[in-house]
Amino acid sequence: MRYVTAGESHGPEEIAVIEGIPAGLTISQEDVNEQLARRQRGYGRGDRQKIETDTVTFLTGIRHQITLGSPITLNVHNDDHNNWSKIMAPNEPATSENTLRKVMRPRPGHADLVGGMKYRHHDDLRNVLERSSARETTMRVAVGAVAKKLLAEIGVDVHGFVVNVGPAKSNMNDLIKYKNLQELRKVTESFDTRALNAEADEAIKEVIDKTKRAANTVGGQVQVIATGMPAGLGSYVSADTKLDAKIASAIVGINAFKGVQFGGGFENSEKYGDQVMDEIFWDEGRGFYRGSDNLGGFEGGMTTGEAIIVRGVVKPIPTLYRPMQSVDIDTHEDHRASIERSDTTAVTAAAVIAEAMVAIELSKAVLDKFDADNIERMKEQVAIYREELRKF
Ligand code: EPS
Repeated sequence: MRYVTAGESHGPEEIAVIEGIPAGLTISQEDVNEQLARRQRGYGRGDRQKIETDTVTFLTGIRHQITLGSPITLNVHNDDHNNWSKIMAPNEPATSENTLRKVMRPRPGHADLVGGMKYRHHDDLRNVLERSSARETTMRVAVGAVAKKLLAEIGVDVHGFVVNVGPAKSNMNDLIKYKNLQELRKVTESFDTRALNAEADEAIKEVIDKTKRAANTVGGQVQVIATGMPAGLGSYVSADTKLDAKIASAIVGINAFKGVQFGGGFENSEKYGDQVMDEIFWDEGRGFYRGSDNLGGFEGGMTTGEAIIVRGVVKPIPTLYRPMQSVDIDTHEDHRASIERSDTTAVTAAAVIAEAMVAIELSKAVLDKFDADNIERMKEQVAIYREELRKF
């Protein structure tokens, strides 16, 4: 399975093409729209989300809500394009009227300056920011929705939520209260902040309100948990076969993500070996299992069969309403950076995006190991493999 996205933030359309989804997977527009709506919802987002109602259209690869095995094209229209139709016109030459709103003063922390230097966009850094904008994550969530449907067929569930926004943190001890991800999902999705508990929800809202009043931005951390993956996906044999490494790359590949950890992660570096390793047990029904999950579901780059626990670090959004020192790329004079419309924080959306990215990487691993032509045959093979593991 592989995919590519295309689209500029204020251009006409966002597109994704996915190749390698087996034939026979049932999927509806509602399945995708539900995930797109989750990404749009969240405390701290700016006015752009009031303009957009992200809805998907299936253009290829699906007939009567069932995948055909051929490339799937997903399309989401940018409603805000109506306000940018001249400036972002793909089919008209540049004129003095349709090149207004140029960006000449790069924002520190955004792709503006380096992207402009690299692609020689010396006359307008909008040519960079339109694609580097996190608007593109809409399509990753759409692809993730397809991946989540595929994973659900083999009993794999994936869910993302917010650990902290700035200094306001979820009480992570509460995680043990929930038997499965369905229960956890109900709780975290009931909060506008996707926090784990009501106290954290309140505290995070306060941090966001205060940050907004100060015309500043704030980052945080999100956590994704995936349950039901069989042991032995990914491999220890070569660096590029390790599944945890692929997930790490997918997480850091999300706009504004600057770090990733599995299980106890960075805290494990402050502990001793016998506090960190997950002890091995066996019983007739389950086969092998672990007494803890400090390694976040991975050993030797392979799934252990325990829950996969991934955390991502999101930096504050670089677009500031009280902008920082920058330099005009035309005159080379000192100037404050450009002000563009933006969010106070996108950590609440980032949890949904990280969830989608984990689902995509897990789907790729499943389809690498099992049949990718037809969903029923894939399920049969997964069942045979699970039985083999149980008897090991
Ligand atoms: C973004 C800037 C803002 C965000 C955008 C990401 O766009 P705009 O300038 O149009 O308000 O709203 O996020 C989205 C559009 C979205 O759907 O998530 C940026 O610079 O990364």
